[in-house]
Parts: sequence; C-alpha cells; structure tokens
Amino acid sequence: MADNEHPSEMVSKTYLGFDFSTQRVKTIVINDNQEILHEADVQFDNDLPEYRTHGGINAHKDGMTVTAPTIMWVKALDMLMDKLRVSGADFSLVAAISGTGQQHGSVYWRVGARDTLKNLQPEKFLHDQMAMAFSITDSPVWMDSSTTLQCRNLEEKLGGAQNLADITGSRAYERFTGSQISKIYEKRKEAYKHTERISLVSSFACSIFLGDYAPIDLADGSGMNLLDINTKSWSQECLDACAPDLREKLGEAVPAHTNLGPVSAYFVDRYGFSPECAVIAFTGDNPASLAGMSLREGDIALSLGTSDSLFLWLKEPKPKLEGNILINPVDSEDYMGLLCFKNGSITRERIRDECSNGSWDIFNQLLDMTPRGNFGNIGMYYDHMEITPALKGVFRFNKSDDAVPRFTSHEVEVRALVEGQFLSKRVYAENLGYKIDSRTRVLATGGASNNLSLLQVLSDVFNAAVYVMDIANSASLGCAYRAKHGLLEGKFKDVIKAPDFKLACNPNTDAAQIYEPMVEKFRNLEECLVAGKK
Ligand code: XUL
Repeated sequence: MADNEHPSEMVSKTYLGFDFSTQRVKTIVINDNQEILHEADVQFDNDLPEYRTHGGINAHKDGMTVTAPTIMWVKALDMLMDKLRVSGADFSLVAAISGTGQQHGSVYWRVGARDTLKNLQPEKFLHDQMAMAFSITDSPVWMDSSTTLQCRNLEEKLGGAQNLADITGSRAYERFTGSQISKIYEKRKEAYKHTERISLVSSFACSIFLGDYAPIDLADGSGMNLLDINTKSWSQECLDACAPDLREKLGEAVPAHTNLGPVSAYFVDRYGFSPECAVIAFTGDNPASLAGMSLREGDIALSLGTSDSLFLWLKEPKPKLEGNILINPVDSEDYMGLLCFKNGSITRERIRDECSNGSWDIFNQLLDMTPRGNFGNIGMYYDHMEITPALKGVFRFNKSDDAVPRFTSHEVEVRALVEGQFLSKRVYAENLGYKIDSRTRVLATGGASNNLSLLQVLSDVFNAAVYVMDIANSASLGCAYRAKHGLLEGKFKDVIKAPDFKLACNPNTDAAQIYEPMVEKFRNLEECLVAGKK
C-alpha cells in the first residue's frame, strides 16, 4: 500500500452523494463504514460569476419570477468533478452514486437532447456538449411565486384545495412544479412543444450520470401537485389540468431507492468510474435530509433555524391545507410529512432582545423559572407572515382564553413564546396524521438545538425524549447513504447504521397532564384566529 493511500478506501467500496442545492453543488464520498472520505463543493455566485446569480438565482424585475440558468448547474458539475479528482478521490472504487436537488425546480429538455445525453464525448466538458440541450434555458426554481393564477385554476379544476391535497399531498403552491409547467405552457407554447422531457432538478442531475433520461422519484415527485400519493402514480386529472401531453414528457415515476442501471460511459472514460458503478434515483433535498438524519418509523426531526422545519415519518397521512405529504424516500410504502414554520429563531431572537437584553442566559433563566403551562397563558408570535398557519401578528390569550394586549411579566412572555412555538408544531404534526406514543423520538438539529432550556420545553410539549444530532450537509450525506441502500436493497435501517444521537432531555412526569389540554386549547384558539373569529 502506498503511503498516501487512505486505508479505509483500500478496504471498502465507496458511495457518492451529490446535492444540487440553491446556492451550490456539493458532494460527499463515504466508505462502507459510512466514514466521510472526501467533500467538495462549487458555489454558483463565486465560482461561476459569469451567470450573475445572487444566492444561486436570478430574481426577475416583476418581484415574483425566480430562475437559475440550467447550464450553470452543468458547468458546476464539470468543476466539481475536477475538484474531487484533485482532492484524491478514486472513482474506480465508487460502487453507487445518488443525489438530490432543490425541490420543485424544473428542467426542459429540447427534442434531441436524449441523443446528446447518450453520446457524450469523454474528452470534452459536459457544459460544452449540453449547451443546446434545453428548450427553456432558465429553470424556474422553488423561490418563484409567479404562478398564483395557475394555482387557483388547478385547485378549481380539482374541486378545491382540500381535494387537491387529498390527491397530491398538498394544496396548490406557487413553487410546485405543476403550476410552473402550466405557466410555461401558457406563456411559451413553442418552447413547450419542442420539449421532449421535463425533469425536476434531481432527475435532471441524475440523467447526466445515467446518460439517459432518469425517472422522477416518488418523493420529489410529490412536490409537483401532479402525483397521486395514494396510487403512487401520476394523477391524470392533475396532469390534464396543467398542460397537454404531460405524462409522456414526465415519464413514469419510480421509488427513490431504485437502481437505474450503470453510470454512463462518459464518466467511465473521463473519470475512471467502474462500468458497474450503479446510479440510484436522485430525490429532493428534504427527502434526502430525512435519509441523512436516519429518521425511523415514528420519528420526528425538528430543525431549529431562522425558520423551523419539522419532518415526520408517517404511516397514515392525513393531507391538510397546511403542510406537505410526500412519499417516503427510504420506504415508499410509507410517507413523510413536511411542515415549515417561518417564525423560528428569527422571532425567538426578537423576544430575547426585548425581554432579556439580548442574552440567551437570561432568556433561559426566565424560561426555567416559569412553571410548565405558564399559568394557562398562551401566545402565538408571527412577526413575519407565517406559513403554518397563514397568520401575521402577535396573539396573546389568558387562562380564560380572552385575548390580552400583553402579559404581566417578561418570564410569562418568554415561556408563552417557547411553549406556543412547540404547541403549534405538535398541533400541525397531529393534524397531518402523526400519533405520539411511547416510542416517539424527537430529533433536534440546527442552531438552537444546543439550548437545553428550549429542548426541555420541546420534550414536555411532545411528552417524548428529545435527542440532538449535529448533522451538517444532511442532504448530500443522505444521498451517499441512499446510494448504498439502493445498491444493496433491503430496508434502509438494516443497511445504514444510524448516527449516535445524544439524549438531551426526558419529559417531566406531569408533562402529559399539563400539555394535553393545552394542545387542545391552542388548536381551538388558532382555528378561531384563522377563521377570523378571534
Ligand atoms: C420545500 C422547498 C425548499 C426547497 C429548498 O418545499 O421549497 O425546502 O426544497 O431547496
């Protein structure tokens, strides 16, 4: 063995995970022991300034349209592969590749592009050969909000928002791909006609590795308002409501762990991949993170960041107007729920500044000194227009459910904020069909997950143990895991070793007695607010 060779790499196969996210493309190489051997990334703004993106996107003048140049993603991949090679990655050891992309974004392949993909010349860069491959050169991405008209139209044709949610797992959202395609069809009929295939960002990236059109996977496909999550196939009614000939342009969708076949000859000849290296279907970044966090049946993962997001493993989902249900990326028999709360740390920090002079220590002392249940007071703090639910403003209620303009002390305010944020998460998780039981684990991640006082309230509100995990790059790591899972088949949990989560808190013995009634109170109060009755 040469001195500079990595011992783990010598003994095991490796797996490659790619993440085509909004601001960059990133990759992680792991070995069979799930140790990270190499990482590399290419930032769109800095490394590819010629595309003039800010945060990886171009925001248009209308303030609603947001796109990214499709070819930029291809060029970024050329650069990333070279970086990885320079970092010493041995591509001949890669047993399988998978990846992920920002959800909802779409790619439009021009008639003839399939031949381009099948005949890529190894001596040339991908971006030189794929420059003419797209009928729409700027891909709409998830930050686009220009399709309200198409959304209303889709909901109307499908018998209302709840009916659409019952079929596709979500009411119509501007960023979801069905409405985006519908807008392209309405505004650019010629380009639509010359489109041979429509991919999501994930299946587009996968197509490059496969050297052919890769199918959309069921998990990312659930973010389009086009897939029937019950039958796990396209809904003809939804397809028809968006644009003609859509079924042919989308191809059939497959489970996210599907082995699609060997990597294209381009990667074998140019980078030295084994001709047997398998390409596993790519998926969306949120499903990929679920895999990266090794979520198990019954788990809840809560990322506490500027905004908070909640991932749920669901067996029997109940789609609602708030939240999204997706087909589970690691077990396509099951589902995942996704809930985004815009007012996360951004609002916690505002209250910290007002009540404790910017000090987290004092904020935590105030929180700890107030009894669980906060004397029956409840608060909802939506400084920014909230997503779950669509409310803006601060709402405070006393123990008789009367609206009050303020609470009597800083400690009551602080506890009302923290309890309110976690009660809301429990309410919406249960609304989507999540059932809390003795096996429930709450896995906390993100910036605020190092605050034990916050986590204790979380544990009490959910009456469940809270674990913490520090998983950076959960989407790309999740895809390296998924590459292995797809290759070896079987249950994800039997193939992938879960990271060691650290137990942070157990619920207090009186937690259920205090918070069960409070959850109901919160649910009723918020329903009244949404209905305009409070
Ligand atoms: C999810 C969503 C975002 C993107 C970000 O619905 O729009 O989380 O997936 O990459």
